[in-house]
Amino acid sequence: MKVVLKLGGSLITDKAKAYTAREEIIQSLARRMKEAQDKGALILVVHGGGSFGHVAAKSEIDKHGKLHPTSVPGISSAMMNLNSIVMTHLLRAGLRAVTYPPHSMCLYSCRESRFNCSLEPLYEAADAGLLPVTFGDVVLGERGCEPKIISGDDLALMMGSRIGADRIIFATDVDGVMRNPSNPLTLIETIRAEDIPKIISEISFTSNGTVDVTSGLLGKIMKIYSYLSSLSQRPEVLIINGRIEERVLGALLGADVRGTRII
Ligand code: IP8
Repeated sequence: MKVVLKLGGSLITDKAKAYTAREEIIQSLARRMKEAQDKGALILVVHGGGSFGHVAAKSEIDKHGKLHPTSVPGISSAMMNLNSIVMTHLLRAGLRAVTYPPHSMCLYSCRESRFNCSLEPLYEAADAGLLPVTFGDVVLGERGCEPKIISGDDLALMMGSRIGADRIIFATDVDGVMRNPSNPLTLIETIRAEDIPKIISEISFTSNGTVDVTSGLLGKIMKIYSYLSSLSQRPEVLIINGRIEERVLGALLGADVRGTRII
């Protein structure tokens, strides 16, 4: 089973408290990843920015009205700090994790409206039995373009389609996409990618007042839609609750777990 696992920033950090990681959650996720890897799963990991990257990016945008090349050091170092906490727990769990910061592998092209990333080292690392890790980050623009935030979701989708992943798993702090976000009984278990625009128009996505410069669950679903619609061979996308360890383990091993499946 080949999987890309995106650990959402709202899962691994406390979005209500700037620069605060949820280390006990990261630790339990790391143990489950190790268990899944021992059972044969090939995993590539991406994590989000949570109260590290999003807070740092918002403060830059508030200061300059937009991202400026001088914004890159502060935002990227906030992300490196979170990444270093994640890496510590992955390594402690016995995973052979190796990290690849996007600000050193990607540039944003404003002419093509796309990120150009050299992700080959991650794929080689996965083939070599290592656990490649990357994360949402800020990247410079190429040839005079402004810097841009690359979401971990972008990277997870990019990597998942490139390696022909069986699954791209988004581990979040909710059970999946719900028609009424405060009622778990309204979980939508399966969504066909073609139906995403219709579903988005029917759902009231609530913002809980926390900072998210890449627009949370709504942004995630829109991104999944535009990405999957451009592919002929689509990996299955799963949005699950990463606080429930058995679901994470099951999802990594290909089991059917509670969550939203996008096909
Ligand atoms: O949380 C955003 O990544 P995401 C990264 O995956 C930054 O959207 C730097 C805000």
